[in-house]
Amino acid sequence: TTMKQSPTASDAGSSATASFRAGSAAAFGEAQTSTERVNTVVRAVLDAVHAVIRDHQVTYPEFQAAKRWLMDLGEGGEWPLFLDVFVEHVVEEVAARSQQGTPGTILGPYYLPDQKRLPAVAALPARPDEPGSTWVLSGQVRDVDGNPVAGAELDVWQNSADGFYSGFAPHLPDGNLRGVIVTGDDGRFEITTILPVPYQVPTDGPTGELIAAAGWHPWRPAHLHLLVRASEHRTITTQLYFSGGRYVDDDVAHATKAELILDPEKLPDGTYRSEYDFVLERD
Ligand code: MBD
Ligand code: FE
Repeated sequence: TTMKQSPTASDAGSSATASFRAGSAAAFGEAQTSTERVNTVVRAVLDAVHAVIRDHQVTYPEFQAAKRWLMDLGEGGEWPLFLDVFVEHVVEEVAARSQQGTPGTILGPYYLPDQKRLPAVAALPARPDEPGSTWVLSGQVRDVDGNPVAGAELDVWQNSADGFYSGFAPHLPDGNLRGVIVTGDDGRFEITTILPVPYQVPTDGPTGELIAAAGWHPWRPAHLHLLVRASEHRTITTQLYFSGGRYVDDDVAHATKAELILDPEKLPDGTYRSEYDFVLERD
């Protein structure tokens, strides 16, 4: 008999580490860092860790457990997952202080570049029997002065109805529910896909082990990821969420924002529709 392939934490973790090293995140820039900056920031990180040890009287067994866990995190390939779930939202918060237009939020570990380019009105690549509720997202990309942006790219990715991302789970075809939609002359787009579902951080890896040990929950609310970019404009990295959905007010990654929550309309035929416009600032 054959067993259904069940994706594991190491499928996702190792793939996220490999994809980060291959440069899907380097595209977002890496710091040219001075000695002074390293001294300031790393000194502050170490000071904060030392303060926690003193304030909470951390013991030798706890220190060794932490060391073992950090080694597991690296060996399991889960540094991208862990950092994007627990740290990235604050980096984004700082970046957002100098950003106009549509609010951004975290990138997360599962972006893959070079997906299929699609026209302004298109369906995301999906399996013939792709499970889930049909969802059509339409809208317009504009600049901060209200002018439509033609030829803008919406680089989108989401999970499938079983909760996994293509490229990070062996049972999904490459490129499934990923694509780059290019706006028409009027800046408009219409993307047909399925409703994303809540995402569970893998429970069988070190990040999941930590979450369980701390008594937290491992869930993100359902979300569609987008990079919205156009020449001479600043790229927005963001996500869209769904009002009333589970975990919208309790995201393990603290990455929701009120302006990014949709309330899709359910049509008589059982499909869902949303309108959302994106506003880009100039470079
Ligand atoms: C995700 O799908 C995600 O969006 C983030 C930020 C972290 C882990 C998994
Ligand atoms: Fe995600």
